[in-house]
Amino acid sequence: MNYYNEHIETASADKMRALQSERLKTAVGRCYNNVPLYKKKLDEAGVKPADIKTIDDIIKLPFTTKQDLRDSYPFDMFAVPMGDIVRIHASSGTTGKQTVVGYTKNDIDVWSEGAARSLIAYGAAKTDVFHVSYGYGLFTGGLGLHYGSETIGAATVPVSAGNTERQVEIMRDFGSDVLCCTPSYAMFIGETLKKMNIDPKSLKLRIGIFGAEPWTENMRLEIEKALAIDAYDIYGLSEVAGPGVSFECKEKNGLHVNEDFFYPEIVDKDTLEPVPDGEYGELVFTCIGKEAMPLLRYRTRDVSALTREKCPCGRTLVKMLRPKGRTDDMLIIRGVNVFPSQIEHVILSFGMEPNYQIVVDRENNLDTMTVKIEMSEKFFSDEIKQLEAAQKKISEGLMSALSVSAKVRLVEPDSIPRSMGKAVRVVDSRRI
Ligand code: DLL
Repeated sequence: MNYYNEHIETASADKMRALQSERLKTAVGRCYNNVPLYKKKLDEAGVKPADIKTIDDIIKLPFTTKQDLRDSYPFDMFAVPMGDIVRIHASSGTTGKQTVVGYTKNDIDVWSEGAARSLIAYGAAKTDVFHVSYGYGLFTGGLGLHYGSETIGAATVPVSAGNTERQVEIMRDFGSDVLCCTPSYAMFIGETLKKMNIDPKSLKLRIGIFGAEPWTENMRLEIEKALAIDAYDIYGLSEVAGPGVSFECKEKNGLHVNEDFFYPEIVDKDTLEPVPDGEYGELVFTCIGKEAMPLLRYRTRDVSALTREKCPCGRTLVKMLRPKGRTDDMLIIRGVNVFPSQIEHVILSFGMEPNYQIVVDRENNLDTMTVKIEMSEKFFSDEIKQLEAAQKKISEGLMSALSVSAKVRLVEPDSIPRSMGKAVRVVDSRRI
């Protein structure tokens, strides 16, 4: 089977636009009539639901921000009565109050279908055993992949994160075919296999489904080697739907957006004006297929670009390029914009393993950046002189790729904390 929902995934542009237009009208009406914040925002913008006739009218709508969600804590954004809500998730809220998201039964079905389309695109099947190591709980990773996997009829193992050696034993004993977790946890599982002296090829594992944080093409190659699998990217965010908002196909060249449910736009983060296809900007989503919390033009803060080039997989769903990072994760080092993912790209291109930490500080009013990278065994036996030469080479590599100077420090193996969920790559002491 190539598609989960061929009819939608290969729909003509006209058909997709007609569906999106209908759904947008419904979503705007639902927001205006049931959510006081939206009534106020639309009234202030001078827009009535009747002004929205086609999907092109979306640009008339005001944006929604994370702050709007925080101000509505916990349930003021819900557009349906509590009796219709069947699930509540919340985002971690590391930088402020949590944001809460409600789902109706139909919303769960929409989300599950988004995830199911993704799994089929990766080549998974109902005969597979799915090992879900994303965290379960208020985080959407675990339950999102869980429902997607059950929707395609696969045997789902809800392991959640933690106790990595036991995870490996379960994968081996259950003959798991598919692994779902963050890319950083996948790397850690790879390291654990090595420590346990298990040849990844001796496992049945075939496919990896990794997301929830930015990761690079080099990281993909590392993971594919460490686990002897085919690794795919999956994107999502709790406010819109968990994993399955967009997914890669066999081309591994951009993520198809489930645009019949989640309509994407790219805007300039400062002017908020739409930017042309192919150009990077801030990703914005309108939930046109949801009932409980149909957000209008939600600013994700993720940096991506859209492309409508024909995809050899046959899907006509618009593609978003792999997110580079978030506007709020972008480091500004002496005026130069740098995403941690760009640093990762450089480090891995020097054959280093993806265990690194970026430490930013300020000395005498000047930003400093130190990239700590774990040495692999091969470096460990080297002389100081050779280590210094390697540090210098990587530092020069960073300078030429990013135009910013960074000190590189090779540190002992296993000295940088591993993550079972989203990795913390940056320690920015300037903010303290
Ligand atoms: O991370 C949902 C998810 C779970 C996606 C499992 C994929 C797999 P949140 O915790 O709300 O939801 O975090 C959402 O994580 O705005 C991005 O900044 C980042 N993110 C998610 N997927 C990717 C990805 C889940 N594939 C935030 N690449 C988003 C890059 C990603 N960043």
